[in-house]
Amino acid sequence: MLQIEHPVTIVGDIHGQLDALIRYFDAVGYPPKVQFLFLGDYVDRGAKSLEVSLLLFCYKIKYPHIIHLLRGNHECMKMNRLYGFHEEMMRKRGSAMWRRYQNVFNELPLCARVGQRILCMHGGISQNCTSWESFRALTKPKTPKTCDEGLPVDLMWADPTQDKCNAFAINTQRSISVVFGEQALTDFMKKLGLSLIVRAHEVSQDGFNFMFGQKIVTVFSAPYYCGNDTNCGAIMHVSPSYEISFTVLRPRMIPTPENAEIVKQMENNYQAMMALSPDPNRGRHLQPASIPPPPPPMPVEK
Ligand SMILES: [Mn+2]
Repeated sequence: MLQIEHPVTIVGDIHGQLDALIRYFDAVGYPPKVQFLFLGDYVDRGAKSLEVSLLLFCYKIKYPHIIHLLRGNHECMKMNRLYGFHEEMMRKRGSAMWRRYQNVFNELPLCARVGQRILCMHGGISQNCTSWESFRALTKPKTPKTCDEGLPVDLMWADPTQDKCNAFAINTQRSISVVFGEQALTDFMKKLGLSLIVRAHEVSQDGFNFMFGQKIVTVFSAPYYCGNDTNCGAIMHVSPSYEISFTVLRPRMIPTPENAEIVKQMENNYQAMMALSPDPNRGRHLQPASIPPPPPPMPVEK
């Protein structure tokens, strides 16, 4: 677990979309002007996984205290063997380099605490976590088997659910890890003294999505996901005083007779967002999760 101090800008799934990554940098500033926390899923799905990961690794080397890179479920060999990165690397660099990449992915941390009140990860929370001690005891999973076990698998894979599941249940949609309901989340946050969980991992129409009375937010940064979703992408800013705001990217697509319907859907979706905000590409300054100041220290018993 990383400890990061705010202000920080949090980025969700990029999935090989180099153009979207550059558009975010153009909108909010390039490192080292802005501190960034990336929540993983740099590779797969999009066409430029190599370029996205290389750029981020270069920034990490150049500004190690400004760029923070967490591990997503696609930074595991069994995923990026199947969902695009392996095939892209075979074309661009060969299988030896694809294998070397896995060694780097194995070193990425699994979660980050921002200040004292916000916890960030790619997937979600876990039954295997009972205190901060569980996070301190975390070790990096470096084999396909250990990626699928214990706290790491849930941090990379779990999803919140609106279903009648107050606690944890098997994640049948993904066939791995768990889903968690509001009660499980509330208990978890209370135990750790948290005000907000920030995670990525699920596509969201607006690029971000609050659930459970704004206790958890999904940030998804790949607009027009997989070339068939009409979603916007978003990144989230945490100010020095814990104010939350978003910069939203609209999906971009050149209309042709074949994709006219999807372009129309995207436009409608974007217009609906515009109704809420005059300038989504410059950042929507919502304050939905104004976080109370930390509680005063416990009185010491004499
Ligand atoms: Mn994911």
